[in-house]
This record gives sequence, C-alpha cells and structure tokens, in this order.
Amino acid sequence: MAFDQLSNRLALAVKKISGQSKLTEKNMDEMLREVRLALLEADVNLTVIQQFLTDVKEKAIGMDVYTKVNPSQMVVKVVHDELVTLLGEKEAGLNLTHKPSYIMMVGLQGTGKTTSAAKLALWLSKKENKRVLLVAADLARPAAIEQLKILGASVDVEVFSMGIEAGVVNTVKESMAYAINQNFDTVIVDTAGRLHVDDDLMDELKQAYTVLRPQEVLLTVDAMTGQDIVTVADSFNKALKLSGLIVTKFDGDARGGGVLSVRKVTSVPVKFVGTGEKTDEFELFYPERMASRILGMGDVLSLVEKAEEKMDLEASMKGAQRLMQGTFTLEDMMDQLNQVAKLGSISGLLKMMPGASQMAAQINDDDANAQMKRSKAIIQSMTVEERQQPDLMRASRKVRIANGSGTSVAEVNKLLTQFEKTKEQMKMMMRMSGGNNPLSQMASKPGSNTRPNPNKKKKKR
Ligand SMILES: Nc1nc2c(ncn2[C@@H]2O[C@H](COP(=O)(O)OP(=O)(O)OP(=O)(O)O)[C@@H](O)[C@H]2O)c(=O)[nH]1
Ligand SMILES: [Mg+2]
Repeated sequence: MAFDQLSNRLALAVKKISGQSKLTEKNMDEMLREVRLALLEADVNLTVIQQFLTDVKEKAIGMDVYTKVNPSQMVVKVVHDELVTLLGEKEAGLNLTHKPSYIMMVGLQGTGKTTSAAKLALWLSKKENKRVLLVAADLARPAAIEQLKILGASVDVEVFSMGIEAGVVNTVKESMAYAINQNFDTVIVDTAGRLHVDDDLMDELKQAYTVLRPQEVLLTVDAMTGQDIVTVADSFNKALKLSGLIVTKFDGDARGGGVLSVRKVTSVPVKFVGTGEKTDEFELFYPERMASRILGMGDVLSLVEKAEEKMDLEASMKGAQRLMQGTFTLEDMMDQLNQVAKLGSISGLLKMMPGASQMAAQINDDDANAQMKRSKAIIQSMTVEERQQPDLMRASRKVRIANGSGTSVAEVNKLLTQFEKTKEQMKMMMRMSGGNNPLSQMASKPGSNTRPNPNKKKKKR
C-alpha cells in the first residue's frame, strides 16, 4: 500500500522517543530530525516539510508537552494532528446539490479517469442513492468509448455516447439535454488524456468545461508519480479550477510524498482514493484516518484522548509513583480500580493497546467487572490502618472483612496475594526495563499534568 515505507520510518522515529523516560528539547529535536528524513525519503515537498516541522514544534511547546504525563505520546498526537492538517482536516465530499450535478473527470493518459468514472458512478448510486449517467467524451480513440460502455454495464449505469465523429462539445451538450430530460441526478463526463499537459488537451477540456459548467472537476493522479502530482495538479488547476483529486493506484507501493504535499501547495483537496482495479475498490479520503494509518497508531491516539478525558491523571500518577517506590497501598489499589472502571471495559482498553489484542480476546468483561467490584468491596470493608498496612491482617480481621464485604476469607486472601504479587511484578518490571517504560515515566513525573510540582526532585526508583 502507498505510504507503507513512510509509515515504517515514522513509526521508528516515534518509537525512539517513546523509549525515553523524559522528553527534553534535545530528544525532541532528534525526533524531528528523524521525521524530516522520513518525509524527505517519502518525497514530500521541501517547503511543506519545513512548515510541518515548525508547526509540530510550536504546537508541542504550546501544549507544554515537557511537563505532561507520558509526553512522548503527546508528541505523537501533535505529529498526527499536523498530518491531518496537511491532508486537509476533514473529508471534502462532493457538491451534489444541483439537479443534475455535473462532474468532469480530467487527467493525464492512463491515470485512471475512465475506471474512476465508473467507480464514482457505482459509489454515488450505492452510497448516495443517485441516478447516474456516464458520458463518453473521450473521442481520441474508439476503444475509449467501448471501455466506458463495458465498465458502465458492469456497475449498472447507463452510458451516453454519440460515437467518435460527433465531437466533444456536441456530445457534452446533447448529454446535458438528455440528462435533464431523463431526470438523472448526476452526470459524470469521461474525457481524453494526454501524455503531458499540452495546449491541445487544455483547449479541448476548456471547451467542454465552458459548456458543462461542472460543479466538480476531478483530476485523477497516479499515486506512483510522486512529486509530479503537485506539478500536474497545479497546471490543471490553473486552466480548469479543480474541485478535487482522485488518487489512483493507491494499492501500489507509492512513497506518498505527492499526496502529502498537494493540498498544501495547490489548495486542492484529495477527495477519493482508488485502491485496486475493481470498480468497488474506491474510498472516500479521510485525512484523519489516513494520518492515523501513516503513523500506524490510530488506536493509541484514541486511548490517550480517552484517558485525558476520563481519568484523574493526578490521582493515577500518585498511585503509579508509589507502586514504583514500593509504597503502594491497598488504598492506592482501590483508586486504580476506580480509574480503570472509568475508562470502560477492560477488553476494550486492551484492544486499543498495540500488541494486546490477543489478551483482550481472552478476557470476559462481565467476570472482570464482577471481580473488580468484589475487590473494591473487600478493600472498602477494611479500616484505613489495614489498607495502609496489610501486614496487620490476622485471621480474625479477615473473617470480619469477608463478612463485611459479602465474600469469603479465601477471597480476601486471594486479593492480598494479588496485591503482593502486583507489587513484586512492578519491581521486577522496573529492574528489567531500566526505567524505560511508560509506567516508570509516570512514576518520575508525579502529578505534573498541568502545574509544575514542587516535589519533582524527590523522585526515586
Ligand atoms: N491497481 C490499480 N489500477 C488502477 C486503479 N485505477 C485504474 N487502474 C488501472 O489503470 C489503467 C488505466 O486506467 P484507465 O481508467 O483506463 O485510465 P484513463 O485515465 O482513462 O486512461 P486514458 O483514457 O487512456 O487516458 C487500467 O488498467 C486500470 O485498470 C487503481 O486504483 N488501482
Ligand atoms: Mg480513459
């Protein structure tokens, strides 16, 4: 797929920074350098790259990511949001308010005009419930009309043609009258291509354009042509005022630079992508999803967002910090249980974490919830003293707690064992990772999600 290489490169750049326990201006600059190389390799326009990096840096400073919990993921979010901006914020959609609305397909030879015309016809009739008419106005060679007729039949859409001798302007005029008369909603006009942008081609297209006065002029560009996309889009846009791009052959291994640059340089949005030769291999272009895909971490982003919204970060951090320091108590454990409950189902959470989806499949949410509730009840039945010093727990106390929480002594014991185990596992994880995991980052940044914390220097592991 297009963008795969860029995606791998960016993932590497970002992975490097997420291995850092602390985000500093220095490792931020290092990451930006990697991002720059990745974009250069993907053949993104130089001015676009420069602006992109400046924006990312400014946003990161503006968000004060250096004092945030898990700052590296914040940086990933900043990079992601800037990619979205680059690709056009929101899906562009088509202007279909006129009846009939006219869509003109233009593009260089072999870029996929005819195929995309049929794909779009299918998409409009399926998704938008439109009665579509295809018009054969590529009269450069007889085979073009035949190709459109075959494609039209395969998507069950009528094709209007007056043969090769009729002339482009005449064909367009007649097709408009026919569409109005026959009550069509949308008319898609297929036109001829050339090897290069030349005056002959532009003259012919301009004539058709003047007659048709289309609401949409869609330029097909081949994803594989890289930076040429920008140059071609620019010349077509000057002559015809493009309303959007269809990027074809996205299923190939294009580097993606042209697609990433074209919006910024020409202001023409990408509206669709073609992802194969078949007529249903065609998708609306969503900048948001594309950016997530490029970064290969769409789900982590929603997880960060969800956590930002729902969790009391301050409280979680304190708990995590004490966990690291070995001063984690049952009270903290209850806090954590409450925090996790706020985020929704356990399996849902696991699914959002890369590599944990298998674990998610093994979890029964009802069991997990019931278990969590029982654990909370047990802790609630303890005195403050007992919560802070579980070692105090004797048999008689355990019976009291079991009765108070409607559980059994066995379950109380199980919880206490689990609590000790968690503490042990945490210590082990800390030793193994040498502090390079998200939890240790949390531990080293107590309560620092908004305000600077005077106790910051006191961290220890
Ligand atoms: N893999 C892949 N092939 C595509 C895609 N879109 C078009 N093609 C193929 O590209 C070739 C050219 O497509 P056409 O639709 O004939 O291109 P055109 O712009 O109409 O070409 P001319 O009319 O000769 O200028 C055909 O073999 C299509 O099957 C796509 O999204 N993916
Ligand atoms: Mg064609």
